[in-house]
Amino acid sequence: MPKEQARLLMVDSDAAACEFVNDLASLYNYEIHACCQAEEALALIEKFEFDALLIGTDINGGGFLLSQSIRSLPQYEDTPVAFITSQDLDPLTLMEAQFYGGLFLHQKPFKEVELLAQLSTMVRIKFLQDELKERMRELDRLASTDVLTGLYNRRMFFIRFEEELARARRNQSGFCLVYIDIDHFKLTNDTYGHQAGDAILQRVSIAMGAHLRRSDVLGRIGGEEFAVLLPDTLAGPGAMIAERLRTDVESEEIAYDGQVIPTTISLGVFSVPEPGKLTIDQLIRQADEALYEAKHTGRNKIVMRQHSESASG
Ligand code: GH3
Ligand code: MG
Ligand code: MG
Repeated sequence: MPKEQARLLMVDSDAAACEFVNDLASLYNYEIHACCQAEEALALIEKFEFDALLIGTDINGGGFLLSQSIRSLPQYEDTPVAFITSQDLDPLTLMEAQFYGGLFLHQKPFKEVELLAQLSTMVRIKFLQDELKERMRELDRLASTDVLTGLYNRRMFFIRFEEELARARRNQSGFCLVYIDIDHFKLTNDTYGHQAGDAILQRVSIAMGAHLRRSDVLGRIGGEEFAVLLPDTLAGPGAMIAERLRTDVESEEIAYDGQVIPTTISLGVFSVPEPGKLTIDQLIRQADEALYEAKHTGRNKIVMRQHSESASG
């Protein structure tokens, strides 16, 4: 969403220069904060989010270094900077200004029109950058989310899984991988229609997500197949959580078009006390085999498997 008013920071040891820029910028509807010292500037940076910076090269401690330290903060790494100098412009200073992130080097005495053009260019660049970042975030979200359920999609689930596996290896911690599949879902679709099936997928996702922790990773990895990674969770708690997912779904009264549609899930849980050298493929195979067993020994149940170092893959 475009911002209405740009916020500028002016730092210059010359109070009269600060006042001049302050008056000019305010006249042109910028919100401007001016100060004379690097320390004050850093305090303001903490308090506000600025869209562009105007920094005097001769402030205490040096304007270039102040720019460098501000731009080392993640939220300021792309913020446009204009340096203000009272010295003669020479190629070396110009290069130095560019090296320290300066888009412009403005020589005093101020030239109003030039300064205004520079301010407007910096703000335009900043706003375009913000918009681009926002779109990138949205694209990221779309690329990682399942449209129907809002859960992580298959791609993102496995990205997160790899991250968690690496973390578990580093910390030598245990986790559980749970594979979940809705029972007789083809029959449900055939009986109540595909839209009813979609509504069930949504409700089952909400029911399962409701009681998981923020650190748990839940994704829709296939048509009516889900997976949950429970970090820092051993077999006992893992079985309890899986059992609760099963009962939560079973007891959820899912109605579509006035009809209650009984829905259950089967779950295969693979508990890993310590990942060691286990690969993702081996982990998936174990969880999948446990789920297969749950399917073939009655459905609407959980089957546990536990990794032991002596067991192969
Ligand atoms: P089981 O208990 O053995 O898992 O049986 P099942 O019928 O659930 O398994 P099967 O693999 O035979 O059928 C899965 C069904 O899931 C078939 C497919 O049409 C349905 N399905 C997959 N994705 C979607 C979806 O996005 N929406 C709807 N409505 N149905 C879907
Ligand atoms: Mg299936
Ligand atoms: Mg199924």
